[in-house]
Formats: sequence, C-alpha cells, structure tokens
Amino acid sequence: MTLTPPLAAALSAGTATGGAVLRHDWSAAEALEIVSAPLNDLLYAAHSVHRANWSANTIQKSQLLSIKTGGCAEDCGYCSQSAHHDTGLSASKLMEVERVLAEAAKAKAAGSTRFCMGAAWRSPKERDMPAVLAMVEGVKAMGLETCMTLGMLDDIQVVALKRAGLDYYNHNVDTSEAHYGRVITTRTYADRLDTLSRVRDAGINVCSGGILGLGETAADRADMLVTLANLPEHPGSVPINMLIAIPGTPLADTAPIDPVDFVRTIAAARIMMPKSYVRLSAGRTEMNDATQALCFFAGANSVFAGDRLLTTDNPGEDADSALFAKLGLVAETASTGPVKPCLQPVAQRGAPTVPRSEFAADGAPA
Ligand code: SAM
Ligand code: DTB
Ligand code: SF4
Repeated sequence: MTLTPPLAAALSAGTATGGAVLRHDWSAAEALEIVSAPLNDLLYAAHSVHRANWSANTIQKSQLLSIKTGGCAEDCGYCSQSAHHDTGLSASKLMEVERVLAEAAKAKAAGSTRFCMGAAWRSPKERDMPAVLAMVEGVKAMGLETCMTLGMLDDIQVVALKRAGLDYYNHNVDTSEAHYGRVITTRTYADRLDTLSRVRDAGINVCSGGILGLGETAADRADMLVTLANLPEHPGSVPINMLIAIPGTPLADTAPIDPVDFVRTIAAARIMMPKSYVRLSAGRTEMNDATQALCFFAGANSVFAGDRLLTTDNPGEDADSALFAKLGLVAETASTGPVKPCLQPVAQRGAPTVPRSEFAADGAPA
C-alpha cells in the first residue's frame, strides 16, 4: 500500500518508539497533503498513531462552566458573548466562588476529570483576580484538573494562576493567521501567541485549538494545525470546535462545514500532535453518532460533558452515556487515565525533531 509521502512519514514518526517522536517543523504543504489525503489512508494513519500513543477506547471528559457571561469587549465574529453583536444574551457578573465550587463538585460526581472555567473577557481585571484564584484553589483541592479561559494574560497573572494550581489554560488560535482577520479585528494573531507563550513559560499546560466552519479553506485548516504543532511544545489539549452558528453574529449564515472535512482535521491533528488530547468540542449537538464515532476513530479522545457549553447546548450525560455504550467507549478516570505526556516535567517534554529525510516514502525509517 502506498501512502502519500508526508502521510507515510507522519505515520512512521507518530508510531515510532511508542510515538515518542514529536515534530515541530511541519510545513504548510505537508499539512495540506495530510488533510487532503484519500480518506481511508488518512484514517488508517491517524488511528494507527492514536493506538500507538493512547488507549483507543478511552475518552477524557471535561466540564465547562461560564463563570462570567456576555458583554465581552472583543468582536469575535462567531461569539454569542461579544458586546459588538446583538445576540439577545444578557451579560452577567463574575459568579461567586462558592457557586463555582458547587458546580465543580457536581461535575466530579458525574465523572469529569477536568473543570474548565470560562469568562467573557478580553483580559481579566486586577479586581477579578482574587476570586479567580480562589476558584482555581478550590477546584484543585477537590482533586479535579483545573482549566481556565479568561482572554489575554500578563506576566503577573500567569504566575499567580500557576501558584494557585492552574493545570491548563485554554486560549485558541481559532483559525489560520490568514483567515483570522476576517473573523476577529480587536486583537491580533500575535496577541494570541504571546499569551500562549506566557502560559507555557509559567509552566501551565497549554490548551489551544480552533473552530471549523468559519468560511475557511482546507489550506487554512492545515495552516492552523501547523501553527499549533510547531509551537515549542505541542499543546497538552487541542480543542476542535465546529461553529455553532449564533443568530445576530456576523457568521450566523456561514455554510456549515462538511462533516468529512471536520473528521479530516481531527485526523490531521492526531497525526501532527500524537501525544496531545484532541477534544471533540463545540458542535456535537449537530453531529450524528456516526460522525462522532468517526472523530473518535480519527483520534479525538476528549469531549465536553454535560448539557451546556458556555452559552449553548451540549448533548448531556444521558446522550453521552448511550453513545459511549454503543461505541464501547469508557470515560477516563484520574486512576485509569493514560500517562499524560503534557504533565511530564518540562525537561522531559518536546522529544527530538526528526527531519523528514530520515523516512522513506513508504513510512519506514530510511
Ligand atoms: N474569552 C475567552 C477567549 O476568547 O479566549 C474565553 C472564552 S471563548 C468563548 C473560548 C473559545 O470558544 C473561543 O476561542 C472559540 O474557539 C470557542 N467558541 C466560542 N463561540 C463559539 C461558537 N459559536 N462555536 C464554536 N466555538 C465557539
Ligand atoms: C473551546 O475550545 N471550546 C469551549 C472552551 N474552549 C471554552 C467553548 C465552546 C463555546 C461554544 C459556544 C458557547 O457555548 O457559547
Ligand atoms: Fe469575548 Fe472570548 Fe467571545 Fe471573543 S470568544 S467575544 S474573547 S468571550
């Protein structure tokens, strides 16, 4: 069987020595060739890389909570919470710490291992930080992994969050650099990358991905994956969202992405970032079971649990239990979960880069 050369090389690198070879030198052309490969070849390679690195039938569950909803100063063209769009959403204040901790306890009881708190901010204000830090400390003390998404952070805020026990920070690049300016104008792609490097330098695991269905091309999707995979360390988690079209936003009438193109992007993410959690994120209410099953086969190994995301619906526990039972999937638990590469000491992260020339066209080491 002949695979297209970049796919063959990626398959070989992603499965070599238990997937220990992580590349950070992806080219745009290579990524596009992977995303566009014959679907069966792409799925074969992605699933092989997945099995070499992860328990194939185990899915991690994260629970989201909107701790501060609406009224955001940014103009992200997809978002229900931007003050620039008239979506009918009423803005609320930052939730009280006790209420957040009560929601975290419920999420833990329902089987989530990570609790992700999101705020509709351009960046947190000084006055918000004490409560935010108390939330991280409280959730961490329950034995849950902690994640926050609060917008841009400065050097002082990242250190304070790390000290409070923050495990992950979610900050998505969202799309390619080329497409970005058509979606968001109030901050730049470089601003996004700056926050990611501050987070990484503070020793917090990066959670970064994007949204598909923003009117981008396959090349944009490949470029976005190149940006993520060529970061100094692969993000510990890579959320891949399908646009939830929100009435009143500039992207409300954008044509939905073809589910096969969505699956292709998941597969390429798995191949290019073998040891990262790839999260099948927003948009699952619009996907049938077969599409979700293909995403899991292609290497998605994390979902958001519960019946709400931030301001929109999610399938909920009953639907997910039925889906997991149908597909023979089990939820990752703190004790049964795989060794999480992103939680290794920094010195052990970032395995060597393998030049493409070290692989023959059939994927075997040359
Ligand atoms: N304000 C923070 C920020 O933007 O970084 C945190 C919250 S923001 C809602 C987190 C992410 O949710 C966005 O970066 C985007 O990828 C995703 N998201 C927001 N609205 C969405 C939508 N309508 N459909 C799919 N994903 C969406
Ligand atoms: C991410 O990539 N997706 C989540 C989380 N990170 C914060 C948010 C999805 C939001 C979907 C739209 C909404 O519920 O408002
Ligand atoms: Fe604000 Fe985040 Fe929504 Fe953008 S995605 S408008 S930053 S809440």
